[in-house]
Amino acid sequence: MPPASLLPPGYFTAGVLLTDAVIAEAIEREKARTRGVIELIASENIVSRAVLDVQGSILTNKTVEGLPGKRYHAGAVNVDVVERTAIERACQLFGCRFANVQPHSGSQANHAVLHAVAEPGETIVAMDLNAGGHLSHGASVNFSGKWFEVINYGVDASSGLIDYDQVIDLARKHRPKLIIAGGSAYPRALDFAAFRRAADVGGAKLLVDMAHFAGLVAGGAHESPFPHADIVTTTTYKSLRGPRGAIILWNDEGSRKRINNAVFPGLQGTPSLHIVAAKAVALGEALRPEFARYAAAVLANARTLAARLQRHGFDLVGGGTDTPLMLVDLRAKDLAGAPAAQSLERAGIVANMNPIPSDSADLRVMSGLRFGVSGATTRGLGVVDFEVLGDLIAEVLEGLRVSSGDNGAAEARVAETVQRIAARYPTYG
Ligand code: DSN
Repeated sequence: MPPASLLPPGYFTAGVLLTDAVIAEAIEREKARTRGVIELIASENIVSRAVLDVQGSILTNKTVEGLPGKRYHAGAVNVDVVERTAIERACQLFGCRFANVQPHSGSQANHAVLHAVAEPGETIVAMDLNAGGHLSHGASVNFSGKWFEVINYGVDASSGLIDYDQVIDLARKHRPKLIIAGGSAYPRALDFAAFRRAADVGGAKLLVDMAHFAGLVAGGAHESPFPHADIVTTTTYKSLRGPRGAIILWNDEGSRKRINNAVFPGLQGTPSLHIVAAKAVALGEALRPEFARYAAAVLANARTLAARLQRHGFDLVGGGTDTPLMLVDLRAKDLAGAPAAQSLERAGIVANMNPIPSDSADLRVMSGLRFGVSGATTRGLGVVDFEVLGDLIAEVLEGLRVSSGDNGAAEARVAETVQRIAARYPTYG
């Protein structure tokens, strides 16, 4: 008898459709789901076929540690080209001198910066999670909140805007090692110069986490955090329209070793080189002239949706948006985030519940809804579509308000219109 094969049939040749029915079916169902709905999750986008392909390339097989030209494993000649290209493109796109393209996620990029600039127990100043901050900016449940002394700034209760005098006062009083600007639900432009003043007053480094609006910065539709920031982090998969992962950007030669060493060996081992390659491809796309038009369209669509929701009487935290996202405070409509998001999903509009500043609602329910337009803009939806979407969101939420739970009729009506809109904007074919 021949020895049993070490590999399942088709190991080097067959795709998942032929080899794994459970996963293949989940992917096919996900394709079908996304075809028929409009995704307004602020942290999502739709990558190009090239970015998709590169993530499935043989680069996934390569293990290295260290930086291009200084690897601990042999055979790195080609992945060095890949990583150097990603670094060069990141620096060119954002107008800075140094980039580390290895972080597996935005949280790890932020953790690496903390590791590079502060010692455990030292003080950082960052936006409160409930005011729109991020878990990795010192939330009590996160490693960053457990290892560092975190002083939070929030937003003004009536305007929903950051109180920069408060940030400067906190910096003066607590003399933190790091001030973090940015978050995951703050919709307005940040005053980078004011953050710089706070950092200078407190003798701190300034980190800007531009994850949600990086694509607008890349496309010239939002001010750049440089030269005010010492260090900038961003995920690559939101408005920047690349793969899962993140990058760290900075200008100071003196920080180079500390930041690179904080990523590896400080926090991570081998980078995901197929993802680094996909970052390079996405950054290359963002350097093209089409991306500036995309960024302008994202901003126009976000402002259109925000204005339409306001016309329907919804309260927007911060009074509107300068970024791809907006945050709706549902309290005035006597609605809660979880049931609102569930009803919208049944109507084909996918968004997430979110805390609003000083939210007192249960964390499983929350009082807000966050919408983002980056993915739908990639799909091709324009301002007229977003006016209609604003009307449809209002129809679902109004239905939910008056029906006390059973909103089936409005959901079915809206789902039909959403499917018609979605059908006009196919993606991968
Ligand atoms: N930070 C999370 C969000 O904004 O949804 C994931 O990227």
